[in-house]
Amino acid sequence: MVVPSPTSMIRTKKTKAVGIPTIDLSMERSELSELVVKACEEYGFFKVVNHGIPKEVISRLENEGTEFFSKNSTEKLQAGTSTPFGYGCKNIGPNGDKGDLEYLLLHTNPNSISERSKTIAKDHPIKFSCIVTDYIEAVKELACEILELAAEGLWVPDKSSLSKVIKDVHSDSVLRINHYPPVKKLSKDNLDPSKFQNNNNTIGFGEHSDPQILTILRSNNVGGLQISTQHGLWIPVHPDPNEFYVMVGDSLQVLTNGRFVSVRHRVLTNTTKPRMSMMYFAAPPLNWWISPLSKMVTAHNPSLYKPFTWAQYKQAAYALRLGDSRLDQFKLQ
Ligand code: GA4
Repeated sequence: MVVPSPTSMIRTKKTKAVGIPTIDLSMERSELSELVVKACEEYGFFKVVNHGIPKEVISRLENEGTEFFSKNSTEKLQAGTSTPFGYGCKNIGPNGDKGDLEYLLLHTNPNSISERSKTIAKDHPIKFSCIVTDYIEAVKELACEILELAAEGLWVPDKSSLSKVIKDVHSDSVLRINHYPPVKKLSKDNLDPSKFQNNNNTIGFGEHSDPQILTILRSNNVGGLQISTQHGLWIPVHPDPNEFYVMVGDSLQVLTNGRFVSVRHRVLTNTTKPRMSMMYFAAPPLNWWISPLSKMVTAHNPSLYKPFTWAQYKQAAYALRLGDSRLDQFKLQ
């Protein structure tokens, strides 16, 4: 059963209750796979509980994030700029997108992590790289489990068809830690009213969908994330530091021939408390072709997308603005 959590229940104008699905991974497998498919079709977004990831794996990475972001900006900039990996502040991507946040962007390749650790955590690089690696291993396993459940629920003959894409040693997956310092309501330093949404909050990270296959997100206890329904209604996501949220990315939308939807989401800043979130973006190797699984294509349901490699899709994503609908260029009809 998809259980809408009471805290995430909101009502639309027509007073229809909208709830973000919560999926309990300790449930029976056949039931679980149906729930995963339903949530990916309806929202492209759900919460997982009983995920089995030890609390310490999460808290150690959170502590490293807190320690890093509390440094002064000269020290943080020594981590290297975020083009493409390192520390970034306010700038998102190469085309002028801005947000009220700072972040660390890391490639999940072990060599890349150990190199970056030397500049991010100069006084304890080995400890930092072990903490990051443990977290990545844990969330990658969770992502694979969800992709296997999805494949089962879609009756794809090889249940590893989706998970093997991200398990490959050359996977181009990325880890991101975002830190959103609180932004006060209009003050003399913050005089631009156009920056504010809902009267109170500035945009921490603008509306977009993730280009990858699946995103596994965890945040501290501070809210701000909102997801858009397929009808364009924004739903606030209740923060839950002990659980994970799962997002369908554009590539999984293509692999399922549009049956799953990549979720558009954004983050608004808090006026008093800092938000910290960590996202694992599960991606294929650069040279992998992405096209609908054969099970998802029939005479009545022809392929909706031209095949493309992950490198081609990334290139398209980086050539556009954050909020652009980049899948449009690859649509067949
Ligand atoms: C969105 C998902 C990930 O955070 C990210 C982002 C990337 C970046 O911040 O460099 C992008 C954005 C994300 C999509 C479009 C392009 C690329 C910024 C941007 C304007 C790391 C990713 O892979 O795509």
